[in-house]
Amino acid sequence: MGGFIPNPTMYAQALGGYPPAPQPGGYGAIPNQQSYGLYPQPGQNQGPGMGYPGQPGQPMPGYPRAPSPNPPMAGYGGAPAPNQPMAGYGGAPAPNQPVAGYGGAPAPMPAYGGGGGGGVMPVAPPLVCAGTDEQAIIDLLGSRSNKQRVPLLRTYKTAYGKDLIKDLHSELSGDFRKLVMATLKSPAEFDAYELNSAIKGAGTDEACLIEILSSRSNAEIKEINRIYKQEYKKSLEDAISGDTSGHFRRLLISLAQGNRDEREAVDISLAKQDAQSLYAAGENKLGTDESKFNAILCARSKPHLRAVFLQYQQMCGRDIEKSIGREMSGDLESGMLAVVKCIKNTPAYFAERLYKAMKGAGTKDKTLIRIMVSRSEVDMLDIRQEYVKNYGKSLYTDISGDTSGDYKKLLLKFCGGSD
Ligand SMILES: [Ca+2]
Repeated sequence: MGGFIPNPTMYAQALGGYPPAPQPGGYGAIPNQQSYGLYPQPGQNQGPGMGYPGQPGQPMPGYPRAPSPNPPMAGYGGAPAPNQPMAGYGGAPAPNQPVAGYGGAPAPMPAYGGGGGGGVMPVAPPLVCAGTDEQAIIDLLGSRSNKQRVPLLRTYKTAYGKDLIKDLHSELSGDFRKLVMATLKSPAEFDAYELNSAIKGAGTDEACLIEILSSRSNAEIKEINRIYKQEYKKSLEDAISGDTSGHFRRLLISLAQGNRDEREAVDISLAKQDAQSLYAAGENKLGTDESKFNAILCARSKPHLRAVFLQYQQMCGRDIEKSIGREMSGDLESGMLAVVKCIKNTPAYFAERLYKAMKGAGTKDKTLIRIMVSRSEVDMLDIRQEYVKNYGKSLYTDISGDTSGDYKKLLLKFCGGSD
């Protein structure tokens, strides 16, 4: 269960999860500029069974602490002097300029200092100036981790007194805008935002609720609950309650507790007992006792459930997924299946979600964006491997064929490479 961390020092953090606030010197804490694309270089393989970053003792790359109130500005060493000219944003890179693209590294920033296009403003805002430089946006956002991207909002506001989100929102449009907006939220903010959009308005995006709640760790779910309440002035549980019903609602509310057993030890006799209970609650019963499925699937640990599914298969000669398909239908069936799939193999679950988002005419762009952004630093390499294994084409190829323009360019940065 070794969680893969693309650049261990980048995410170095204490036990229990969250990375420390930026060090003095800000982005200077980020080592190794050459390779901090979001993806591991060939050879740095992700361990099997990745995708459960919330396990005790494992770092949680996807859930950085919110930016510290006063993140030092990149390239300025310490606090910016009030009237400091924007040296280094255009001419020779200032020493200690750690963020690639603000200096000697990959992302070109032609608009700085009147280099290209932004001639009207002597010091053009970095991303949004006369004639938005989409390529600079793609290079900037696509080559940094979430933990590096989110503080850009404050850096931007400090430098220009303007809101980057608002500026980008007014300059960009369509799916590219949605993708760019998604990259500037912390993982928990993005999840809370997605859950809220899935719930608000007429109708409900049940698949989104299921996807997020069945795949996130306890710690992640707790953080999502906290952010949700703060942002939307309502508890996530109340929001789910008001928008769903029956056993499906109970499943989502159970998952939203973020209270799954996270012990690693597996007691085989208890696994056998649970397998028997599932059999008695479904296949061996007229009708179905959905509550029993709910209790076992939402509360037991993942390693334990993997043993339960094996015992179940041996006992009744049928996969638990098959039985769920026979016993349940609609959203409840999809929800229970998602929980089982995530427990069995999270990357394969996301590969399937991506495949289904793109196959056939049209594309479910909201799903595509959510998964590419939210898994890019968690288990994208494993997802890509499952994708090519199960669908015979690389994720990169399918994204290339299904999207276009700047949207495609940035999505492919999150994908990282073809397989
Ligand atoms: Ca039955």
